[in-house]
Amino acid sequence: MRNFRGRAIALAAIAAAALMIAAATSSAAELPTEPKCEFIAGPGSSECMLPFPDDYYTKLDPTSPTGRRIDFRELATPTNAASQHIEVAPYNAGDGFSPGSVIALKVPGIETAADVKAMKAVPINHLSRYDSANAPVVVIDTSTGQRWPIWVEIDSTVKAEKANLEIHPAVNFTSGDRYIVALRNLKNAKKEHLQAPAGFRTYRDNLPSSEEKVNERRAHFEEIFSTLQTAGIARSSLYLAWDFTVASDENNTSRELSMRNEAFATLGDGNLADGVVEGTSPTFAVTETTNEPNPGEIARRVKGTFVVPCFLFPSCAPGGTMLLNLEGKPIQDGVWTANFDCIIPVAATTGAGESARPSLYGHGLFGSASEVASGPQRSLSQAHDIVQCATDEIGMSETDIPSVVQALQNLSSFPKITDRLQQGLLDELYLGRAMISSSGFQTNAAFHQDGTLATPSVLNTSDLYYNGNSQGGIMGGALTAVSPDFTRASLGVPAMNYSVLLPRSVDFDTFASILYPNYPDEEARPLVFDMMQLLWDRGEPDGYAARMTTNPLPDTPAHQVLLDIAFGDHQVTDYQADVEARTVGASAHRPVLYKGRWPMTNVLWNVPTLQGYPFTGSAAYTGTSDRFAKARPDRANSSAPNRRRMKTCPTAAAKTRTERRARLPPSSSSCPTSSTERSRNRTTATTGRATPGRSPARNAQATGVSPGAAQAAPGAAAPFGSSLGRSGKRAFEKESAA
Ligand SMILES: [Ca+2]
Repeated sequence: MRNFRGRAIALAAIAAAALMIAAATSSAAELPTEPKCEFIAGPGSSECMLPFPDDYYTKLDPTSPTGRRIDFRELATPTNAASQHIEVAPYNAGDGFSPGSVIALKVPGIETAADVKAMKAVPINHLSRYDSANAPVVVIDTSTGQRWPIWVEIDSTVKAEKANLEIHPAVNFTSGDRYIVALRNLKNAKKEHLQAPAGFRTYRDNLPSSEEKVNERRAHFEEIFSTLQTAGIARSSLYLAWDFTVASDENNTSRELSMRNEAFATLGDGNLADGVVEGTSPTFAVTETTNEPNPGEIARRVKGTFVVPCFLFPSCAPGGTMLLNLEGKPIQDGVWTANFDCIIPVAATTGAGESARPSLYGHGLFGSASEVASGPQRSLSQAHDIVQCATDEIGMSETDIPSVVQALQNLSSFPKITDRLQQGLLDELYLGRAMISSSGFQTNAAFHQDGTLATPSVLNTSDLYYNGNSQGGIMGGALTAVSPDFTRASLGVPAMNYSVLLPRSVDFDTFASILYPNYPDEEARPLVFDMMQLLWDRGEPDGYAARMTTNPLPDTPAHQVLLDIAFGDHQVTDYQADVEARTVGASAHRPVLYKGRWPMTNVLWNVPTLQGYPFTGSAAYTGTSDRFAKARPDRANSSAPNRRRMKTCPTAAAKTRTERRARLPPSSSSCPTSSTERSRNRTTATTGRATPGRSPARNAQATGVSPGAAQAAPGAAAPFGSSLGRSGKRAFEKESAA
């Protein structure tokens, strides 16, 4: 509670300003301008930092790649239940807003889905309408003058009077570009034409003001009106218009790249784009070897540790955060001992040596490395002779749960999550290097065919691969973008932009039960998520997506990803998988779905159709297309059960009837069980069921196996740890009770 007195005075000033606004004057003279409260949408919004994002919360900075610098004021940020604001220093290092920003604002009179429909704004299921001549909500990229693909919805997770209007990018905004948001000719479900807010009319209608801080923005708004005019948007039609600048790729990726480059230079590899493994392996130790844990499938499970340069203080244990040098790069703080857990399939221990393809495995939500030994991974490894190794995805592993609980109570702690996620990516890169280095795992007896050095190593070290599911499919996208050692990744149940995934996921209940009571202003919710995303972008794929595939980051090879999307997923929403597919430049297998499977929705809109097989670029694939089943005689009988598994969720009543009839205990399937949960997926177009698992065949595609060569895998449909596991839930309950 530093500087309490100053804060109290400033708060009183804001309150006084708010009161003057509430006095219903249309004069601009009394608009509150400090501490960087946006006033164009006032009165009518209780949150200081709405609309968001907005360049009003930035300042000029000729030294930054975008020419701007985030300039949040602590007193402007939302408060938690203990009236604590969010510390702004971590944000103010940024040079712009998230490429996945959800544009959020309060529009009095637009409060329900019916209002949004009456507006005729572009809906989530018909994205092509973003370009319609009379679109009431338009986002223009000022570098091209063109409209950006978006969809518009209402925040349906809160009371109507608190609901923000949300404008989502259908493909990530371009880094470094400036965008203008314009709302015009707004009409709600009551057929009321909405009047522009007083603050904005000051600029639109050139109303006089005696306030310097109001007047100094006039030239800026004139430029916005002029750009909009060129784009065919009349000034007089405007309800509101403003602009924001998207952060540079450097802003989001340079910390990770700096850590990576420094860490690999320590090993003796100074060129990470050349595909040549130089220098030595990370130091590692095998601590536990189990022979034949799954007879006939897994010959050996090998656990151990490896040493990674640490970039967190006071250590890389949970709760550590970065210290930056004058160039804004993380400073090394000794080393950290990370864990690994590997499975060696029987297939690798018979026949010729050095046959198994090494693949990193990325585990599910707040899980751990041990998920590598789950059923689906075992059958994948055995069917395709793949050695899979995982390390805890620290930052979002089981060990981070206490930090997460702390951050949900006070978001000033959020860097403990996002900084550690970046260390976690480095851990995974180092593990991958140990898997393929000539002085790495292949020198250890545990990775030889019979467990002694008398027999050959099982590892074919010519290539490394990545395979992850759910959180591992999400985080794997960021990892892929910075990976020097694998260039092909299978991302199972992928998507990006955690801040959008969270409120759409049935898994978020546990987290929301802490976050929401601690940040009780429902109007601030989209803002809180948007702010979190600014930090998250450095540790999850949203900040890396544009550089994940054919346009690689500096000193990094190009990559290919297979986005293996689970149709109708209530944990990882398909809509954000589609955003990722568009942003990384994937092509899609078509038809995307069985005919009639999801009417009235253009799934994977604007993703180019895959032209023939075999296809070697990046691809998106949704789990209910029957093309592969038809193309594969070996799976001719498997399409029927697959269809059954994918069928629409039963109603609650029907489910209870079925369960009673079959004398089953009440189910805990991934189908939504209440109207609340149903409403979470904000479209009415589907209540499709989460895919319980993926076939090894589909996972195998990114590791270079043609679908036809893959074996069907009966019984491989176990969950992939997509949801928060039982132990994770227990840990959360324990932490939040403490
Ligand atoms: Ca190299």
